[in-house]
Amino acid sequence: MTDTGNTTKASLNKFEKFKAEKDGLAIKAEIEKFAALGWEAMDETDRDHRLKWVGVFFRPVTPGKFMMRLRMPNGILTSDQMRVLAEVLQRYGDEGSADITTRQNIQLRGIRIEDLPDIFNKFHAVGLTSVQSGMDNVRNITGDPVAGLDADELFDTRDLVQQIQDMLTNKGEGNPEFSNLPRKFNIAITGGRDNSVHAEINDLAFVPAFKEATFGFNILVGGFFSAKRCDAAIPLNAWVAPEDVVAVCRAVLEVFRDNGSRANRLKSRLMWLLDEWGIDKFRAEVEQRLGKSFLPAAPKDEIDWEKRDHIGVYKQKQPGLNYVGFHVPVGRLYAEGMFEIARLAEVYGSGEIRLTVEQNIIIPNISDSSLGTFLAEPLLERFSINPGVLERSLVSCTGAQFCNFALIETKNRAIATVKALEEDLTFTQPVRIHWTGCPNSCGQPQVADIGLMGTKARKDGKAVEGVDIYMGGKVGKDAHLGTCAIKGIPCEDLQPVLQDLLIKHFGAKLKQEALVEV
Ligand code: SRM
Ligand code: SF4
Repeated sequence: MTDTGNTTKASLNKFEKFKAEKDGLAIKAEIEKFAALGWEAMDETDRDHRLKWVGVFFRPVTPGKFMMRLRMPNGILTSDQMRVLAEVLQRYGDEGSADITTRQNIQLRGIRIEDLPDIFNKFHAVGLTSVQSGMDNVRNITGDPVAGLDADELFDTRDLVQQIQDMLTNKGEGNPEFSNLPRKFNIAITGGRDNSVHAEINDLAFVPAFKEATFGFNILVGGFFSAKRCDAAIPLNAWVAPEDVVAVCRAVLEVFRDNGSRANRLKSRLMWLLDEWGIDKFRAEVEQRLGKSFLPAAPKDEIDWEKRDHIGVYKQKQPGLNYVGFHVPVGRLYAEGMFEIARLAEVYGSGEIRLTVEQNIIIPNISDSSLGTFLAEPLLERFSINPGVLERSLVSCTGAQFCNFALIETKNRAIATVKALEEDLTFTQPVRIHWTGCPNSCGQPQVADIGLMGTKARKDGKAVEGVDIYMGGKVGKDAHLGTCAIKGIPCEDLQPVLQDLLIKHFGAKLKQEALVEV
């Protein structure tokens, strides 16, 4: 591997310089030392940047209380793993919380550096890893949340996602081959018909497609969001059989690692390399690493359904079993709720718990006979299987409570806004609202019917918290990105603007009017 890709040493950005001095993974061996030193005495580059290679994020908003980002391949965890995460949080009392992320993953908050050795031991004992989950690494790999349960699926993505993660992370121990990419990298695989993973917004995505009668995947590349630019993934014009997917991931990452720009960090994602080379040269380079040529893409893929949200009760392909999806408002969890989720998964299911990119939870393998008792559990009053129309598909990034990039508070505001809208309106169709605190777009406003992106707005001559409004995002079949439709609405004036949009574009009605019509 060349350590600088196509960039000269002199033009390396500051992140490349500190990575060249010491690889992020090197800090794995220093965790005990950091724990003894305490966060205030640590080297700042280790604390603020390199710790992210083991999934530990310094939070300038809550100094001394770190965030930990796990890896949850295909969004699946066991009740034992959930219980360990809850135990970690429990020691922090009110200061500990967790979030289900927009990549089917979990982040913990409130973590103290002195507890890290113990936390890593606990993770190890139950097969959890947080390695390479931040900075210039491959993020959590997403797959169908109902893989292996859905009678209509074309391919069960679970094993492939796990194999890719094992390859990238050396089975969770850390893999220096892929710990120094030019920038972050997202991978998604879908084997269902509804594009449950937002394939189009990943740097590398595999979507189901038959070549003659043989099952495989068409490959998409270069999808990404950033503050500077957002693009949907484009076809690589390549088809791959399932058994070659891991090798293709490796080959694509090697090409990106060795050739992606390491000069301007704002232009380092894969799409910029595709721009520079063109898709044909990129494909040829990947083929060379792979040691064979791709077959051209199948003429059509099998994504022909609208996207499902999996909230509610659904029959599994296994006779007599059901999966139940419940809504976790903006993905926020606390220790006590997590213990309860683990208990329910064990008592009523097989101990398995699944996460969705909409920040919700699915418990599978609940028998027909125990379904009634399960649905009467008090937790389902808080995490509903039948939430309000807007609440149901509400997604929000972290926002100002914990993220120092945020221009606005998001999660609490998101909940309060939909509550007020649901009080005033009746709905005839679902409307997906996504909040994101800044242009980095972690809350994916471009995939929403209505996306709200934090910005600074002006009101009465003063700078106030505001949003730019995105419209037109389409998910599932024929997915495409929404674009900015209205700029700079002060958050305090947002309610009537949203009400208006819901009435004009999504068939909502004021409750008063609906009453008159009846
Ligand atoms: Fe993100 C940086 C949170 C999904 C694009 N993202 C961050 C940081 C790490 C910034 C920071 O250090 O504070 C945020 C941590 C805040 C915190 O304390 O939680 C953060 N991103 C998140 C999460 C937690 C949002 C959520 O509430 O769900 C998601 C974690 C996913 C995971 O499990 O790994 C998350 N981030 C995304 C997505 C959505 C996706 O992957 O589908 C995107 C857009 C897609 C993409 O990356 O192409 C996204 N995050 C970014 C970017 C812009 C990347 C770029 O190329 O410029 C940044 C900034 C950066 O990397 O420099 C960023
Ligand atoms: Fe933080 Fe911005 Fe990402 Fe929200 S979108 S989590 S505010 S970086």
